[in-house]
Amino acid sequence: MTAPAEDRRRRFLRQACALGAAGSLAGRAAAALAAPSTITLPFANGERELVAYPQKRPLIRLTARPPQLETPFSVFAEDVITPNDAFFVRYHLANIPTQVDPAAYRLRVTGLVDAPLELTLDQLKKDFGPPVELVAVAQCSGNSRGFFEPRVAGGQLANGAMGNARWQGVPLKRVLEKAGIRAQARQITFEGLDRPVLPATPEFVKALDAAHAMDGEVMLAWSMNGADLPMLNGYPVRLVVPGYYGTYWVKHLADIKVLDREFDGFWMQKAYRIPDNDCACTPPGKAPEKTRPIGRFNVRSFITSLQDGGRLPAGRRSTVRGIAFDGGQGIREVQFSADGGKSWKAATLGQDLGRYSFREWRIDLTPAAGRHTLLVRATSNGGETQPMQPAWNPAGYMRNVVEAIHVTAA
Ligand SMILES: Nc1nc2c(c(=O)[nH]1)N[C@H]1C(S)=C(S)[C@@H](COP(=O)(O)O)O[C@H]1N2
Ligand SMILES: [Mo]
Repeated sequence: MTAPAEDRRRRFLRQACALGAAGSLAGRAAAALAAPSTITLPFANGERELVAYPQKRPLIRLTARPPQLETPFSVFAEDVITPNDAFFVRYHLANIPTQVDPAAYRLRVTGLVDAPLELTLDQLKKDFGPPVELVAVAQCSGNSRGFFEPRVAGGQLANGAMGNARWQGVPLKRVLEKAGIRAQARQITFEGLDRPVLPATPEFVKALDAAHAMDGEVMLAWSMNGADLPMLNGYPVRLVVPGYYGTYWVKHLADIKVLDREFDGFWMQKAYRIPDNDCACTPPGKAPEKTRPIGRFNVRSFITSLQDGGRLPAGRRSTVRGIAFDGGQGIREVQFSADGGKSWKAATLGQDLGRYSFREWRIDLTPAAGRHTLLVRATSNGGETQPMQPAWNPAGYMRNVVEAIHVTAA
């Protein structure tokens, strides 16, 4: 790494600290002196600082080096689309790009192709036909890991390591076809501009099967919600793998390689693997006998208009709202219970933004005075539904149990 790059990174990270919770130029001086604002996630050791990084409002900071930022859950009540400045951030390696010159950026396609490509950002945007758009959820495999019982190692996240955005770019298929992908192609690897600090740490490289990479949906995206990707979300180009966990959505994408074999890198063979069974689970405390790479999201739903411990007017009608999503079948139904699961009613689904998007739902409720346990349970068009009991696995991936919140009507 060059010295100027390291200077820039320091400045970037210093700026993040100086911005503090205020996130405005006027608030900068005060924020640097004032105690940082904090939030307490609902599990043991859940105290976190809220910190504003460049292009971001104050988000829940899990780690500083590299930055890992969780979206405060209240954001999901604002809009079905997650704003760019509130979108979560996840990195593995501390040496992250803090500035990318769009004129100098190149996207390389090499390996088992007839004609290797080295594309400028302009070429990517102009030479591959009309851009496509897709609304899709990105979710970290470890979203909600902090709720695992027994607790597991890894980033202790609540439910905010997910977001829903409108992505724009070109299908990866068009670029691979232009390069002349060969028939023997088995897997494609993807690597971004971030690098490990220590040479012993494996570079972050992910792989997709060739057929998946060529499905016409996997996208090279340069725009998110109508704007350039924020730096921390992968500027200038990232992979979008609809329905699949975020680990495949490689940011600052720079290298695409076509292989005639299964990729043997650390981040595919050792990390991001789940128990190779139907529930992707093991008995608590047990390691799986066999594993496979993590794949599509399971089905989930959340109440967003109320928090645990919230209040409702007794004897008056209120509307409860939330979101549901799955790995790409789309949401068929959302069932809601206001009595801890004794009885259920179908919620009304909101606008359909596509089968990879959050789907809004709402239901009217006239609660009697007292405490109520609210549950929500989604079913996909494929018939998959959320379990009433949480499944456990040692990495803390894929939590999708029916969530309960307790509210008081008075
Ligand atoms: N270059 C790069 N891309 C990456 C990662 C990374 O560490 N480096 N992490 C992945 C993981 S595990 C997740 S969950 C998503 C998070 O995307 P976001 O930071 O835009 O929310 O990025 C993925 N892409
Ligand atoms: Mo992730």
